[in-house]
Amino acid sequence: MERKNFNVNGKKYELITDPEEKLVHVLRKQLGLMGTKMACGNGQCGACTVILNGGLKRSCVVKMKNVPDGSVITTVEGIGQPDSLSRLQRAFVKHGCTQCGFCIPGFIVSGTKLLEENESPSREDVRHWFYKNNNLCRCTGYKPMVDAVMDVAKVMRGEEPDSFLDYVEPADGTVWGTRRPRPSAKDKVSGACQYGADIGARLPAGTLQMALVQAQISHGRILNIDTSKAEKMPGVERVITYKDVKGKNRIYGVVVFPWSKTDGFERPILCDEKIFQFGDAIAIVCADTFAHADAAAKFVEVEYEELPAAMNALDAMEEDALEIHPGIPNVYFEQKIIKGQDIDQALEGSEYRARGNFYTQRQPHLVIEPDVGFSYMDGDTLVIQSKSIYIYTHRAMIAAGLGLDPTKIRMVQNVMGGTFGYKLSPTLEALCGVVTLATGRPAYMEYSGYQTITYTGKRAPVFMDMELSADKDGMLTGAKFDFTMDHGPYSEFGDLLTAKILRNVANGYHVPNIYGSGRAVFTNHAFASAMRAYGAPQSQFGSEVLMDVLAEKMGLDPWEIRYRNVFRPGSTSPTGDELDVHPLPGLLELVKPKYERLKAESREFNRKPEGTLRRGVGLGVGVYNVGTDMADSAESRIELNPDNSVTIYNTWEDHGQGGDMGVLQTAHQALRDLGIRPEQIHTKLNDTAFCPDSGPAAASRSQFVVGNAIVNSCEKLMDAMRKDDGSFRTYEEMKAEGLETAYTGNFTTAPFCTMIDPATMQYKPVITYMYAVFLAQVEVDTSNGKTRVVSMTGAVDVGKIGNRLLVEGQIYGGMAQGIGMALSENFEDLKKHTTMRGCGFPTILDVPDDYEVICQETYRPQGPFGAAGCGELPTTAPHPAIINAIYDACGVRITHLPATPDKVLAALERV
Ligand code: MCN
Ligand code: FES
Ligand code: FES
Repeated sequence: MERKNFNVNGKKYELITDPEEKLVHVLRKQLGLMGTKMACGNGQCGACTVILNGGLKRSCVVKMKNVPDGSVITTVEGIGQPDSLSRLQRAFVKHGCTQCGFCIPGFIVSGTKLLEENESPSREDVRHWFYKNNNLCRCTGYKPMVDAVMDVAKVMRGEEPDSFLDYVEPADGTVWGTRRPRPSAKDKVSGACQYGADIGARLPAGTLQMALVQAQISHGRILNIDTSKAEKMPGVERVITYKDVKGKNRIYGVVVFPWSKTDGFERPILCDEKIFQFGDAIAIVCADTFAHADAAAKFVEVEYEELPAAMNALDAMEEDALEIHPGIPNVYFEQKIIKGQDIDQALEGSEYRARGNFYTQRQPHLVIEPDVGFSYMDGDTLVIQSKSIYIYTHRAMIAAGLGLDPTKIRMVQNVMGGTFGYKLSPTLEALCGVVTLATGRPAYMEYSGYQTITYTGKRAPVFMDMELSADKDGMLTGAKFDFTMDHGPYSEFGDLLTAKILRNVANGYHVPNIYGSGRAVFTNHAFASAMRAYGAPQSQFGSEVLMDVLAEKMGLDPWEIRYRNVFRPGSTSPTGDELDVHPLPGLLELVKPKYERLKAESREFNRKPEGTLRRGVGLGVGVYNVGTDMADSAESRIELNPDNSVTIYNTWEDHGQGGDMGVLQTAHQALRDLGIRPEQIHTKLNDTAFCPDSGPAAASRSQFVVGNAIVNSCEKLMDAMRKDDGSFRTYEEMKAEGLETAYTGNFTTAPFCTMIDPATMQYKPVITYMYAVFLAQVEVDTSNGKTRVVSMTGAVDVGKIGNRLLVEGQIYGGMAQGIGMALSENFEDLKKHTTMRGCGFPTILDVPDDYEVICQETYRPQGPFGAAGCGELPTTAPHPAIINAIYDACGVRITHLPATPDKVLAALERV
């Protein structure tokens, strides 16, 4: 140990520290400065950035022995507090930089230093600064951060008044449709927001710290687990194995369609007989500190017989492939979609046909916040707090495995740093639960950056053959396709995903004849989970690329073929349902001027004979459902408080998309007649102990489905409060008259939808859809195959907009994930794809500064105040727009993602 003196945020501290300890841990654990975030742990993401003796440092890689005595340190808390924010923090709030907010302290510290050094940065200076200092963000697409820094610089130079940095409320008090920052924004920019690890660090003495013993192979039979050595290690209190699990020891994987060949109980909480994938949990070491638990975990000896591993779906379908779950075929779910007449006749009778073979990769979610959770007993109830985005259903998914009645489990969602869908599957919830049930003690678990990448769900890779056909007028006549989806070893929602992929091919276009078949296959690679636009990026990749191939065959412009075929009144979707609105022609018209301009610019650019750079432009049409299939329901409760404020209770889980703001804007609009101010609307969210079940924050459903339930509850309350003269009773008057002051509202899509026809998949799955047209301009370096996105635009229709900051932020962030999917992201190689950078995380320089969102607002008749959904739209089809732009630039069509430089170069060599 060393004794040193530091000045942290202007305060003097004498600290005794372990020279090998990282600065981030000393700040967080010894000084309680939780604003500095621990994320990747290897210096790649910048979430832990602090100013140390005048320079920016990533505190997760700085050991205390390298922090000199007398050091001066500034963390985000030293820059500004929620009630005294710095200029940059205010600008971050105003520009909506705080989605999940987990990266934000790092950006604030980094941006503050930049502005200290340079009062007049250019946008490129700002972009290069954040790049140089490794500030990564997965939610925002970076543009709002650059806008915020530029605004502060203007104020610093006296070009704008100080008030320029704050949101100005409209005089009439409107919230709906404005750019009002979300309620959690001030806490997020100042480091005051408490995430799972921040609460976890303050759990009571005696809390068990958990470390996992994980499989180092991908497939095997367990012969023996010997915990004796580990049990004797310092600080170890218990080593838990499957023998300690009191229930079925399986997580229920929710079988949506009963014709699936699995019952959904494949995934062990702790492996008992077999290992199904790399990283599977075999044992949990519980100790007084994480260091002790982690050290002891290495002494748990697992004896196994290694089995041949099927690392992709094609291998798992080979005749001699082992059944991964003995007794269940590896191809565990098969489904067809059939619309219209005989597909072969339709194709053969068509003037033009285009075929292709496509592959979309195992895309990693790449959240900045590591997976984290904890559990404890409250009386006879097991409480689990985690990053769950489906709290009621997760309770049901783990209850039988733990041997508990679901009502004896209380699930709470912690504030979280992004999930992008991976948390539709439980991760460590059941592991925490097992430890608390076995010991009666609170238990805490935090995955490392490595574990978060290697042991959480991924977007399911898909191999797809596809053919599209069109008549002589360029009108689509048919779509035929067949795909195989690699779902890893666990079935969770894999049947639903198969259906989503089937119904999203050529979605957005009226295709009279469709025949598609698909299958979900167990493999030994990472289990698949939900990921933003679940299913659509796989389908719309192939069909959007083939639209361009068809256009070329016909001599039509790619814009024109899309314009002719997109949904119009009378069109039907791939599942044969009619659409409530038809926004796509309008969206195409909105992007047309920029499309033409970028095309002309690219042609001009390419005219230069010298150099190896070539530019091109591409389009992608994206469509996605709003809501889960067939019967999507939600409840929400409202209570009138004695001070005449209200409290809303529901489970609109907040990944970072803005559940808090969604609730506020919807309730405020619904309660407008009451004249209530936003500060009078309180929320108690995402706790099964007192919130009704509003379903998951998935399927871009919350604004639409939960929003409608909120409106319904508000209407019920207002009906009860309304007097004959149209004015409203106060709380006191309600009580005096014996009137109820709390109401539960509900909404279900069931009356508007129809059940699936298992033979043809012709049905009405949802009420409404959201629509986008993506426009990309790229620059390909033909000497090395490197692609740079120069311009990216998303023209979107999400119905009436509840909050512009939220919607623009969603689209910016999602399009950046599309850039990653197109060019760099992958989780395939278990050795290489294990860090954020190794997985191809897009940096600020990978996202162009010409980055635009154009909104068209088509009123949705069934939506709350005309809104549809938004969250998943931006990842539907930005990647085919980029791939189409690569073709336009240099004549190579990449059909297997991601389009890494080696693939582009190899394709160029073949041209
Ligand atoms: N919204 C709006 N006006 C509309 C439509 C939506 O203001 N017309 C707002 C909503 O109030 C909400 C946001 O936009 O704050 C997204 O709304 P919605 O589409 O209803 O989606 P959910 O709230 O159900 O959020 C889930 C969705 C999904 S499925 C994934 S995955 C996802 C996403 O949103 N993961 C995210 N966005 C994410 N954003 C961040 N930062 N992090 C994630 O993990
Ligand atoms: Fe330190 Fe990522 S750079 S946590
Ligand atoms: Fe940057 Fe979520 S706001 S990672």
